[in-house]
Amino acid sequence: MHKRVYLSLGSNVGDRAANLNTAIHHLGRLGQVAAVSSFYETEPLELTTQPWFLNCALQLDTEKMPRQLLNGVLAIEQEMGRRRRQKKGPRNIDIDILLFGNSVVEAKGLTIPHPAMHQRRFVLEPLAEIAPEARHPVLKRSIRELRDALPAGQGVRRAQDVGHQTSKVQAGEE
Ligand code: PH2
Ligand code: MG
Ligand code: MG
Repeated sequence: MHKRVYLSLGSNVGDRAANLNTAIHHLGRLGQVAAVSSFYETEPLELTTQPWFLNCALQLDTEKMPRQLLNGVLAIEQEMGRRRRQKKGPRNIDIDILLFGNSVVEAKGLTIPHPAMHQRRFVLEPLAEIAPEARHPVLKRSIRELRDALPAGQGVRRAQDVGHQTSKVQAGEE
């Protein structure tokens, strides 16, 4: 039985949209990419002295177990040339596991749900676009409820001129 998994993708170095699209393409190796949100221009959080990010959220239907999925995600980051120079610093690609079905995982290097997801507009705004009714299994709130409970601030706006190829095709722009 496959699991429904939600991922967050981010990039703030190089051709950010191309980086997201390359990662989305590679994620097809790990399961079926069932939905991709719009791309969003987002203000950097935590380490605020870095360029704005392009972020999106994605639904992956996968047969993998959480640890296998993490290894697959880290391999894609590595293949794309990611270097871990500075914690929370600039990166060409970051792929984070947000939700893994209703599972709760607390293991070395792997915490699901993602421990900061409910505080981050750059995660919840894209995720609410594709999965407003998905539930956080620990906080017992829907993604829409979590998004609506965020304090104001945290600049996040939908990018107009970039996006995943399939969403462009669906929008009739190709
Ligand atoms: N990722 C971080 C830290 N801060 N800010 C934005 N806007 N987008 C991110 O993806 C992001 C961040 C650590 O992974
Ligand atoms: Mg991250
Ligand atoms: Mg990460």
